Amino acid sequence: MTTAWEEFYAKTPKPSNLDENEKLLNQFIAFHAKENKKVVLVTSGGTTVPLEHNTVRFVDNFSAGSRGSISAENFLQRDYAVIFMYRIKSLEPFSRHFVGSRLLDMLELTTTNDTPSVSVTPQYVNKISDILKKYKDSLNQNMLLSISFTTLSEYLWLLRSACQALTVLENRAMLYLAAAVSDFYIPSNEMASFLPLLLATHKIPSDEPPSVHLQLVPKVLEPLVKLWVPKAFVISFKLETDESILISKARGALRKYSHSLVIANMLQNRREQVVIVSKDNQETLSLTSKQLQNGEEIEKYIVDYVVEKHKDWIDTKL
Ligand code: PAZ
Repeated sequence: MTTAWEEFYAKTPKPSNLDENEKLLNQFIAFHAKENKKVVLVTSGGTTVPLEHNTVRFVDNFSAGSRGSISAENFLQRDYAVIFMYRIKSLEPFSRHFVGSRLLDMLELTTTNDTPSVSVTPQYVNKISDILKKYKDSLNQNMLLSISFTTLSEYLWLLRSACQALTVLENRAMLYLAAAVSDFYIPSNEMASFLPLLLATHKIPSDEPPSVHLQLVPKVLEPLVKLWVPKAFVISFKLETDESILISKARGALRKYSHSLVIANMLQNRREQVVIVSKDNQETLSLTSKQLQNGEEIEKYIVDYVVEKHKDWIDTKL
């Protein structure tokens, strides 16, 4: 019997840029395999679910990409090579520091003999040079590969390819699955080419809404852990709005998929508190209001924690 995830991949066309991304992934991973480096795949941002092939309308999943982009910077700091798999237009490592800033206000224009030149306004020089150096170092040392998705199906295809490429690293690979992935979708073969066209074809009066039939997205954590990267250290995230079910849901996921850790967070206070749940332990990490005021980010503590756990786990495999 074919499983739901096998059916998904059988019926959903692969993205046109998948081969190109696979090439980038394989090159990046081969480079770090030679160097004996640890590599983390960070997924970040939400997925969209198109309602029609010629997509004008879609259902989106909330996520700014803060968790993923901040964590990616911290993994680089801990000497992990990072594959940053992110939703287009969500936050990215390094450039995130300037989102909401007025780029043009940070620059000055001078013209000498009709030749324009652009420089950074003095008050921004320290901030920009500090971040720019880290960004350039990560690229020059080939420590950061960014690959992007928008739709749920692009995400699922890319995730599988990234996992398959990571298998060569065995337990030096870590997966940090922070993206907010849609629970429902419309299978490609059931999607209208364009909703107004569907109304017209079925002679539905234009003042009547079309009905849309959503299906459950297959849970790919199961094949991911069992088949795609069976030797990797896998961390999933669990987001809830009801605190009374948060830990039981996280434990349920661990029991079902047998992966390494679940990071449980509440929508309301996810910037200041998470609970890291393992098979026989749970640890709450939180920031005080003073730490928050000082601009500290909880991701530093999450990454420090999971890096240590990954190290201990590799040691148990020796
Ligand atoms: O991207 P962001 O910082 O706004 O939010 C992060 C998050 C809440 C999406 C992430 O921490 C998370 O819980 N991801 C998994 C969501 C889920 O349960 O599918």
